[in-house]
Amino acid sequence: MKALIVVDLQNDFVPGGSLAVPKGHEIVPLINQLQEKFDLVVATQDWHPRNHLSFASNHPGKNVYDTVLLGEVEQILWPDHCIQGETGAMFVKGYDDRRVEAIFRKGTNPEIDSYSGFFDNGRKKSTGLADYLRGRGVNQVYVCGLAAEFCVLYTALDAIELGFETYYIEDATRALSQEGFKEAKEMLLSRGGKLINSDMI
Ligand code: VGL
Ligand code: ZN
Repeated sequence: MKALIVVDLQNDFVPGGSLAVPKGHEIVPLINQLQEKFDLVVATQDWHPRNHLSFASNHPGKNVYDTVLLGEVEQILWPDHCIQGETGAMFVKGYDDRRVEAIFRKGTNPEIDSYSGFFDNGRKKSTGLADYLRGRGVNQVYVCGLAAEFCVLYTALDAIELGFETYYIEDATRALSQEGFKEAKEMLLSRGGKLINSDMI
């Protein structure tokens, strides 16, 4: 049983959004089509309160892309993005979400960020995604969406660690930086993930 996890296909992560991934919009038609090949489709949504500590705006004197420590976890400071209920947090225009059976929202705790769709970055709280997938009999997960070296990568790495056979669909994601994309793919492979193109599905 295989599931497609569509990660953070939200307005703020495509050109025009506040944390735009270059060419992020290009993957939308491909993901729409890919969904047909899966028994189950789920999505994640980055879903931050306005006072979220991953926002540079909540750290006076700091700039976007500076890093700070949140508890013991190093945090990159981002522009304000994906604020709960706002346009930036909605699925991108043109994304056909009719096949999405469940949406897992993350990044809701103002004190800690959550790149993975499974856990927060401190691995303290689960979103319930793993139990949901297991409850549906899923053993293979395929990840796609935005951004390649953050939320897509960390979702894939957690899926591997949780025992799912994990595929990272290289052409159904886009990265904030090409260097980051390269490192993400290396990390995925070194942890036992599988790198594929959508035409192999
Ligand atoms: C993401 C940075 C901050 C992502 C989310 O979806 O990759 N990146 N929040
Ligand atoms: Zn975020």
